[in-house]
Amino acid sequence: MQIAQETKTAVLIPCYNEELTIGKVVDDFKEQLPLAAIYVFDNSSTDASAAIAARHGARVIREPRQGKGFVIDCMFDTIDADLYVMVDGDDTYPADYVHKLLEPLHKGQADMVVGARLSQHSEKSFRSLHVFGNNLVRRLVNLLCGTNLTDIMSGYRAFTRRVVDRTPLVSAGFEVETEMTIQVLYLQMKIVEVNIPYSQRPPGSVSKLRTFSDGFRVLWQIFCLFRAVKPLTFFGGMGIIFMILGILAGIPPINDYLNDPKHYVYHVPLAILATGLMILSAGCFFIGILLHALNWRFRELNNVLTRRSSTKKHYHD
Ligand SMILES: Nc1nc2c(ncn2[C@@H]2O[C@H](COP(=O)(O)OP(=O)(O)OP(=O)(O)O)[C@@H](O)[C@H]2O)c(=O)[nH]1
Ligand SMILES: [Mg+2]
Repeated sequence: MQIAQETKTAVLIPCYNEELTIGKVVDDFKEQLPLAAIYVFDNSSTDASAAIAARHGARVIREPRQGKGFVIDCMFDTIDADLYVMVDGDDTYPADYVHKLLEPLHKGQADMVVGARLSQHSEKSFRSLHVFGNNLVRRLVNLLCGTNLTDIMSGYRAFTRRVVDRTPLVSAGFEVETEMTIQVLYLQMKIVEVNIPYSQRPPGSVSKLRTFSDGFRVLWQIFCLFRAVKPLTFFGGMGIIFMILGILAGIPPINDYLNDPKHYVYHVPLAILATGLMILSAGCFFIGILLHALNWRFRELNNVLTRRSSTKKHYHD
């Protein structure tokens, strides 16, 4: 399937105190995509970001809930287009690569194209802990989703209306990119990566990312999504751990039973512990199977409910 040529493209820019760069980002994308509508989503910036963005021709939308996740939720709720480009307002992503990002969407080869940074970034662009965090998140998501993606948290993406229509997002902050990636993969939509160079913020421009608290929120998000999208693996894994502990705790009492002529069990506390652990293990398996069945049913419902969504009429065979 290919997307029709007369597509409506929207450029979405989350922005919080980016007065040094927002004007240039708007100009660059206007130059690359003259027909696209450019929206800057401002979150009560205390500097002149909103005024500068408006002066450069962007439509400024204000979101009172503070956080990049809320802003993206607001974008998905309010902007109607066929193709969406999302890019940070800090001028770290190259606007001229936008065509490379849109190409797989135009050709119908992907639902989401991610500008993957890690292969070409300049040394100063990342603090070393961020590299560690990015690698950890990448490994976890690839393990969880069976993919081989290289950049999960890139702020430069292009995607179709289908992604906007179908992807639920509940993150408040920077964990939203991870959530978006996992949800898109869970809904069996296709992600393609395009390598992009990544530059550093200009002097005086301040990152909004807090290494530890935001890093923790991303990991927590992965944990919650793992539990939600792979309940059988999650609870089954816990069940296996409890079962192994139960068997280990049960060995001395069983030994007592087998070796004592009167079959007397001397390790009574261990016998009770082993029983408890085995019941716990069975409970975990039961919860896993139940949630897996529920997930399956929700997926079927989701599929049917979105079948006649607005998405379809924007494609032709
Ligand atoms: N509207 C809005 N935008 C935000 C908020 N927090 C961050 N942003 C924007 O989201 C984009 C990414 O934020 P950055 O601070 O650059 O985070 P990052 O790119 O992960 O981190 P760096 O690598 O340090 O740049 C920027 O355009 C910010 O202005 C927020 O609370 N509200
Ligand atoms: Mg940035």
